[in-house]
Amino acid sequence: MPDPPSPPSIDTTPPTSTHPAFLGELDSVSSYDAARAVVLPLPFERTTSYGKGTGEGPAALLEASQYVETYDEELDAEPADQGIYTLPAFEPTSHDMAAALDEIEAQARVHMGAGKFVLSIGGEHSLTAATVGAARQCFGEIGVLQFDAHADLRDTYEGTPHSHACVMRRVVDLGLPTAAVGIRALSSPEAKLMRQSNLPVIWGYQLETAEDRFDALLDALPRQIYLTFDIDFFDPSLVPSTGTPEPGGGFWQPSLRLLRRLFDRKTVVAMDIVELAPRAGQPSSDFLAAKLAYKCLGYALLGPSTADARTATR
Ligand SMILES: [Mn+2]
Repeated sequence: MPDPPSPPSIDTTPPTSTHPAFLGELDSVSSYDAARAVVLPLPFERTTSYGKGTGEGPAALLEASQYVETYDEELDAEPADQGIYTLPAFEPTSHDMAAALDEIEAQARVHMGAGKFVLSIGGEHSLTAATVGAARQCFGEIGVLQFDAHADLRDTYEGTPHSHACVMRRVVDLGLPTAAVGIRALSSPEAKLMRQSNLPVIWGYQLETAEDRFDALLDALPRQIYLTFDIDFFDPSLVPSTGTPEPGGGFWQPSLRLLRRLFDRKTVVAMDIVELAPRAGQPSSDFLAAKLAYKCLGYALLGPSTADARTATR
């Protein structure tokens, strides 16, 4: 592995004009040092192909999060009390795509290295190559679990290997084990690669039986997981606000059951939620993304096993 570039200084100045803090200004999120988790807004949009606007995703998610209840009835807890700190939005200065991804990687590595659970919010899916790279350097052996409508396994797309449509190929190139849930749009070469490499997958057409298939999928991955969640995994009837809304996607409660199972069985070291492209007058996608972020933070910080134990003693 090459020597990592020296990390940038930690910019923990409170977010001001660009976006509100995740869940609003809570006492428990006021201190970087005390927070167990950080939300890293990455309004990164360079290679989107169909619907544009994913650069506005982080601000829309954060705005919607102002209206998310901090009490989680499933966990019977206030996950926000664990400390969730919202970082300023980070935008790389490099025009060169590879250099820009290096900047994002260095930024994510600072916070992972500081022991935080880093939830990156995008932004286009290409940024995951950077945050996965950071997680690999900080945590060693990891697998990558992808919730997505698209395989994102193209070698190049529209002339660049750094496109959102290539991001999982770049992860596979890193030699990391991967698995995917919800895939329902891909090219013949991508399908061939998945077959030849035996990449574990629950296809979109198998989502109705995903809970029966999910354990076997997880068994194929190491203990430590980076979770990348492309919001277009969901059915467009739930989440129309994304660049390429593919029919036949996941629904809310069944998807949460999979996520809960994931956090119960594996150690999720970091995650992202990407490809929210907000549309005026359609706040439900933004709200779903915000709620998804908070559910995952709750699972990560409190653990579903904790909730089961609580439920059992109630
Ligand atoms: Mn994707």
